[in-house]
Amino acid sequence: TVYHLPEDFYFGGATAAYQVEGATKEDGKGEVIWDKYLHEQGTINPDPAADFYHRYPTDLDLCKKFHINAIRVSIDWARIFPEGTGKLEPRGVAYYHKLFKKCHEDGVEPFVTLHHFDTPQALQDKGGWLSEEMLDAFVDYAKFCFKEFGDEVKYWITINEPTSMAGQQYVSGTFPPAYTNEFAKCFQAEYNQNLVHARIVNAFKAGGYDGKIGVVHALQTVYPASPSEGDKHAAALKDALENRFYLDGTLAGHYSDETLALVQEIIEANDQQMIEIKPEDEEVLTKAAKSLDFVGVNYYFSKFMKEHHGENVFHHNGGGEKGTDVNKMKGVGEEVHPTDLPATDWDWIIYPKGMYDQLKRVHDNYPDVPEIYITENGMGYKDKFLGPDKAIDDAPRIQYLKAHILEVAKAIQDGIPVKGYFVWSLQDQFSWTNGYSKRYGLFYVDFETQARYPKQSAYWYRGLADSKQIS
Ligand code: BGP
Repeated sequence: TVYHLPEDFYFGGATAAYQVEGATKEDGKGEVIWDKYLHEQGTINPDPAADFYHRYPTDLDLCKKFHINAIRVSIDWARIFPEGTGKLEPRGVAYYHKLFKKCHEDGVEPFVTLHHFDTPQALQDKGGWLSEEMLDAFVDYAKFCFKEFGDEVKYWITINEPTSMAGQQYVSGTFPPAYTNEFAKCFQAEYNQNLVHARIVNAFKAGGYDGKIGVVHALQTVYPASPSEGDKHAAALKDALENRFYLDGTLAGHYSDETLALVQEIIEANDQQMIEIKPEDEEVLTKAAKSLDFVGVNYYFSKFMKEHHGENVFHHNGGGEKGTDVNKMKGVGEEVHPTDLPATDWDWIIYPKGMYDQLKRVHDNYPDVPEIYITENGMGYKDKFLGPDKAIDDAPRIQYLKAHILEVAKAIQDGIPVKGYFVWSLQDQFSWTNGYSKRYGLFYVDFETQARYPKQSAYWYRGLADSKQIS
């Protein structure tokens, strides 16, 4: 069967400020949580990343040449307010004006995220997502951006993947400030993120801006590893932790009793105290959910859960040593790898059907959300440079993208309102916990010279954008 993607579909490429810009100390930019953390670890340097701060015109020209008509970028909060709040840095503001101008000159629609993992250090010092000061400052910064860039930006995203952030900051410890097994704090951070997202959506709507606003969630589709009751329950717990708490908070504006019971079970199994759900907060959530314009779905892999009654055991496969990833979560379950499913070198299980199932679930359970975008999907791969005149052969990536976009096309045919798709990533970039060897780009970046080379996948993607047909 040949599936058709809509005429007005966005074929995008995704980036995030800290992963591409480099220039972490330039033009008055303030410190973000990654600067100190990475410096102390001493293994990966976020500078110059893909040097997007200086080379954005090159990358946008590539978008144009390859018929990529949308780009996800994020604003680095600390470029604008180096301390998170207070003093404004005009050079940072000027940079984003230049960037958006170039996007429009090239016919590339910018989808702009306000927070993509890069909390200003000054606000982390005050408690990060757990502090009222940070939440208030985030609302102020968002309002500033709407006012300042409102004529140039039509698609706003409040927060990128709150779930990965809270989980990695408080449970697995793979994101700064790297706490482990703090489940109650993790859910408190998630609760606060949902709430501040809603406050920002409400402020945007009250401001009467011309444009759309949404949130981006990392949605791993979770399945039980076997039909046993224990495994099914482990899958429900994992889904509550990684997906449902956020979906309820941002898309329904109300936490269902079932979701809260699962959350409470996880927190109490870890001998911690359940968080407080305040009725007055739910009013704010509901108002925002009702006027939300879209949800962004980042889908990379699915998870298969087995019941687990022991302690927490984590091993993060950040180096691409296949088969080394371990994730056994106390009070939740164990992630297992079904032997018949392929995985990337970083142990991310490749399961395209999970894309369809997740889209269907979002649409069925939260039917009021008017639009869905796939804001990230892609494959980490150890691409090999073949010389300046040869397109890099990334056949496995093409296969991955094709299989996933096919599921998106099926979803659209079934009436699910997916309006665009963004490949993670546009060009090779800095990966938070994996450095530079985990490449995702349509364009290969030689990090020594910063030269760009199109991969085979870039040509394939251009063909798809032109034909809008997939089979
Ligand atoms: C998402 C993030 C991106 C990006 C991507 C790939 O979670 O929004 O910023 O990094 O995943 O992840 P990784 O770099 O860990 O492979």
